[in-house]
Amino acid sequence: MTVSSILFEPKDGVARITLNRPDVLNSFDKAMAAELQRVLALVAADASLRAVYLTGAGRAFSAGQDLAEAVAREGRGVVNFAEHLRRTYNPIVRAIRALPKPVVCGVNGAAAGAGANIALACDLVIASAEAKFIQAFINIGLVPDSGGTFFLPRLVGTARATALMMLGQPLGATEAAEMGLIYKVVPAGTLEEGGYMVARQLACQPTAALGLIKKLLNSSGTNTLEEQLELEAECQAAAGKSSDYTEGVRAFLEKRKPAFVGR
Ligand code: T3D
Repeated sequence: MTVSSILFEPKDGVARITLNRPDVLNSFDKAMAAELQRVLALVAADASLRAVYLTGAGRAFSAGQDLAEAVAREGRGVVNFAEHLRRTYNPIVRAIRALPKPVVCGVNGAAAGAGANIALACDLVIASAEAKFIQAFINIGLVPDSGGTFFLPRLVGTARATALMMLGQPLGATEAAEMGLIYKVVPAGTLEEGGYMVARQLACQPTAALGLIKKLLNSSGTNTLEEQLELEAECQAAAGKSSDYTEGVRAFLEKRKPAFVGR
């Protein structure tokens, strides 16, 4: 029987994606990276899927690059790191950021290297209390990739980002939440209620507006105030044309719960 390294379970408007190589802490080999790219493309193309829940099987979220595969690559004389990143992690990070739907990351255990930074690329990061985040790259003589040098300073400031990247030490989930690296921590064993249920909730919200919020946030770190005000005007014009806006206002005036359809 072939067990896929990515489990893809669409249900109730949520695409549950599970990194599934638990024996090696869901570290990424080439096949798993390609499979994750494929399922993210499936989610993008399916309007019935209105939120993503990304998590890991077993006791870790992901230990980043599969180092055994990396060594095997070197053995074959294939050591083009740049090309490897361009083909594996970069398209994953781009797909998560460009997806016009919310991506909730349920960090169930260790998130190291590219695994940590793929988590940080998600919209809401919710971690189990036993999770830890490790910018492990420096421990093996590499630099952070998968968007880490972009997201980390924006999330926690340059001083803390520098320490995390240069020292390569594990950061516990509680401390990660306290410093604003992630959205929140939930008690060990409750990620299903605290993480997956947030994705369920988002799948019932106005999807077009959520996608536009994401577009605005993607630009806010680099735009000027003038550019951002103009982008807000454009995005509000688009949100105002959605049937979910019509429904939201009608439901408010009729004093009932809105039934958003995601358009
Ligand atoms: O092209 C390129 O190569 C560049 C791309 C770079 C992107 C990157 O992500 S670089 C960073 C790579 N990741 C790491 O350096 C992290 C390595 N792992 C760890 O530091 C630790 O495993 C953890 C801190 C994540 C967890 O520690 P612990 O003590 O809970 O577990 P463990 O005993 O170390 O690991 C359990 C098993 O998973 C073990 O296998 P075994 O002994 O049971 O057969 C271990 O070898 C395996 N494993 C863990 N991480 C990886 C891995 N196998 C392959 N690759 C891994 N990254």
